[in-house]
Amino acid sequence: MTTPLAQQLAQQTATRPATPPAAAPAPGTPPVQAPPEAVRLRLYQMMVEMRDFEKRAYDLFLQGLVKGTSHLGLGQEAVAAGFGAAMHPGDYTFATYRGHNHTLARGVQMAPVMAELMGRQSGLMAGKGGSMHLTSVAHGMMGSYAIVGAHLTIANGAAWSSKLRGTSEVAVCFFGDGATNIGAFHEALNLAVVWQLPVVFVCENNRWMEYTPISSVTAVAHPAADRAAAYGLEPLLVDGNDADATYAIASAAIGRARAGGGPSLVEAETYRHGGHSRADPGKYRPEEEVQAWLGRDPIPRYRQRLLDAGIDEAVLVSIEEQSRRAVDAASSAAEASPPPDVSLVGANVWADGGASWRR
Ligand SMILES: Cc1ncc(C[n+]2csc(CCOP(=O)(O)OP(=O)(O)O)c2C)c(N)n1
Repeated sequence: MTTPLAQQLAQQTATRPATPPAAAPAPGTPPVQAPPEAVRLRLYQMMVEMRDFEKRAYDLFLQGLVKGTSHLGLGQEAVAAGFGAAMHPGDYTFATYRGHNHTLARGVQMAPVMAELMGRQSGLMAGKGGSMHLTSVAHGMMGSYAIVGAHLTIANGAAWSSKLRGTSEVAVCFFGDGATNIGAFHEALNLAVVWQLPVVFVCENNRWMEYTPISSVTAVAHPAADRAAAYGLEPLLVDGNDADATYAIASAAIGRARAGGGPSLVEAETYRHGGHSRADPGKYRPEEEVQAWLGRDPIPRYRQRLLDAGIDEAVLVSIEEQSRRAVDAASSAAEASPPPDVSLVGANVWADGGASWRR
């Protein structure tokens, strides 16, 4: 008797061996050179702040203070930090619902982001958007998108606008491995190459799309890098838990786009430490796989590298203390803010800030 497909997939998932953390650079991947010390300290600071911020967000959720759902990027900080540090102020970020780190990476302050998660009036979207809709056009944070794959085509639009205006902004679009099996991924890649758009597509391959391993539903081992050739692009595979490596590949790809060299597709191999969303304990993942990736946590790994490079530990401790203080201050400010006033219910529906219907 034929085993139903769903059952086969469930068996595959259950018996799936622990995937060893891999990230051998593919041909065409630039060699990693240590960035200047100031950049390295900035990368460390960004990652520590992201980690502290999201751990606090999770604590506040447990206390019932963070409303709605949220998706944490704990473990994936080196991708957001590496790309954020390589971007210029006018560049555009497009993120998914797992967008806290990418928002902070563009220089958005912690307090309005925390207040947004808590549904408070001082939040980034006046408390009306929540975790999944973080946006700050002033910072080039062009939105967090909940429809898997949809924002790749929107990132093309921003890049096209930059090209038409003859300006130098580059769009950087982050998405999960699951998006590579969505039609919009292929449509966006194709058009970006045809029109030679200044856009960098970054697949954060954390191996799981909700509760399904990407390997069980994908024809190739590297869901983004192995498909790059279909669009005439070189395969760019990077260790997404190594901030020096993500910074190097981000600088190369963004620099090329800015110089008129067209789009790139980067696959960053990484892992989310927790479940898909806040209420998911993530127990469907093989324990050995989780442990192997926890052993490659990007933050302690980078800390040790900085110490090995001769950076004084006191400098790192100071960064860590400042981060904890910043998170405390952001949480207190958010808790002190009221919920949005009812008068704001119709505000900012249209681009002019209004809400009245027009034909
Ligand atoms: C078009 C679409 N289909 C399904 C969903 C439901 N959904 C939300 S998140 C998710 C998993 C996506 O996984 P991945 O792209 O790997 O990103 P990750 O959550 O791992 O960051 C799914 C299927 C959705 N939001 N949009």
